[in-house]
Amino acid sequence: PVHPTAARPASITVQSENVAYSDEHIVSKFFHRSADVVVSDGQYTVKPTVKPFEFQTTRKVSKTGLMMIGMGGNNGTTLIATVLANRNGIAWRTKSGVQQPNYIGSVLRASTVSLGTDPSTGKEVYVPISSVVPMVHPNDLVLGGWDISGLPLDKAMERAEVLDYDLQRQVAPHMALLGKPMPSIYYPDFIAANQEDRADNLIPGTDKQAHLEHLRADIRSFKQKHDLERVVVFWTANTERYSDIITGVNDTADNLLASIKASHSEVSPSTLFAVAAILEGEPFVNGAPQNTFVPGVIELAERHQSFIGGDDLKSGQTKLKSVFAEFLVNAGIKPLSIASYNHLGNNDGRNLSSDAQFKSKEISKSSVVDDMVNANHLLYKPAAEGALPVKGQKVAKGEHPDHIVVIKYVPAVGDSKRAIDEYYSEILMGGRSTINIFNECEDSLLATPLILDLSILAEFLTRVKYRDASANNSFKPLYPILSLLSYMLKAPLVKPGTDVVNSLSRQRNALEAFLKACIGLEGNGDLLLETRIW
Ligand code: NAI
Ligand code: DG6
Repeated sequence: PVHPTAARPASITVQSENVAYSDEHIVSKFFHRSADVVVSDGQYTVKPTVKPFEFQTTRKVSKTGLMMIGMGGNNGTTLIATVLANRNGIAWRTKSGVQQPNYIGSVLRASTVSLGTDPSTGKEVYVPISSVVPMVHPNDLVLGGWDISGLPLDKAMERAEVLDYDLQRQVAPHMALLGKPMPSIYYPDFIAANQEDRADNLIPGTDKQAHLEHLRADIRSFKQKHDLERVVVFWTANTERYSDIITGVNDTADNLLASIKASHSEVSPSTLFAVAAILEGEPFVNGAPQNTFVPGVIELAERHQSFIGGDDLKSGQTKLKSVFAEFLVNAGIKPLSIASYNHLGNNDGRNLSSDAQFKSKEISKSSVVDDMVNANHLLYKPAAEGALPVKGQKVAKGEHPDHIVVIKYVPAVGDSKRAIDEYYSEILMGGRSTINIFNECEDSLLATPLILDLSILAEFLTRVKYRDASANNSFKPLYPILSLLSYMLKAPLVKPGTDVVNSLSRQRNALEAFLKACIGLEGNGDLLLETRIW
């Protein structure tokens, strides 16, 4: 039997004057309700606003390829094995019985949203998120990509030591058919020195312009070979160190392109991949924490209207933190410190045992409580007017909890990461509360469904266009930075000048509201007014 998370979705039709279906499109009307707030002399004046929009969604999903950079790593091989096991219906024996393949952990495939209420029973009706609008099924993704390690994928899966032996044994022949990853670019300065012995599958030379052209040709030929309409290019390779942002080098699109031509040392492999994807007009997602998206990349994505999303998969400890810190602050409790430790023994942990790469991860793991703290001026004093950010921060911070992040490499535990978090908070009348959380699980089994969700959403968002209905403009694509992907990302990249939302529930609500808007439904039904009135 097919696991429910791998089933093909039922179709949903909305009967409303707010939505029209043609063979090609779903066109929906959406009223964006907000409010303008003016604060003056301690008085708040609020004016509700309504702005009409229309969304146009192409109904036919694109035949989509997922090209992973780092496909021979733990995430890459776990993802490939998962898709192949689901696609081929491979069940396997564990010490507790027979296990079916599934997509548990995918918010699109394994979580549900309420569409409304069944009038005959008064009960809410839930559907998988993936069936709200037409989306690619993960089984249908065409998989490929690059790795600096040339180990064939069946052997690379073995090296990762993530999946059960009986699954590996059965899926290995299918993995072997994919051969080995395409050669990649390796600039040793960007990842830990301890990765050098893996780097045996390289595009020759040091000319970055030639490398860029090579990567673009790889994307084009993969697309052609598999007759694809869309390719999502996904960085799930080692965490790199931060690139220095240098005026004249990577601060604008033109400077960045010129720096690539000049093979400037500060252009990282991940930035080069992002540029290749942008120039090919294909979405690029960064699953690691480094600043791949230097200002020049963002400008280039805007110029080419090519989609980008990042940074860093939010799989376990940080996901929980984005829920737990919000719970505390929204409960009116004041976290004074959050101390987070974790240790792991996979190759990611090995790479992160080097200072510069750890620093990238520390930054992405640390920003996750900022907006919740900033939203509560009753508990935390805001930054003084005109205060400047301290070094390493994007904006001036007011009072905030002490927040530390420690990662240690312990080879023995392999992919099974162990994380400990202590939340130390102020409660009523000077009291204190300490809450400790310990969690343990295979890191790559949490990360894999996120990569699938991000890729599937990125493809979907390329099929949505919008227009301001009041101006009757023509439809245009969404803004290139896909902040709707935030739910799966530790340090969400957002449109410059707009606020990052880290709260997991707000991120999910935004996604749900957007998907529903595409079929003419109002987002948040939590008011459930009918249950509150006579
Ligand atoms: P891994 O170390 O097992 O795999 C990374 C792969 O990237 C390796 O096979 C390596 O050879 C390859 N690689 C390095 N530089 C490359 C380049 N320039 N081009 C092509 N391939 C290159 O790591 P894992 O566990 O798969 O994680 C991948 C990334 O995802 C890491 O950056 C990690 O920090 C990030 N991440 C992982 C999460 C998880 O839960 N597993 C969650 C959040 C982020
Ligand atoms: C150690 O923290 C390794 C990292 O790559 C993490 O496992 C990964 O970023 C997931 O982090 P988190 O905080 O979401 O569990």
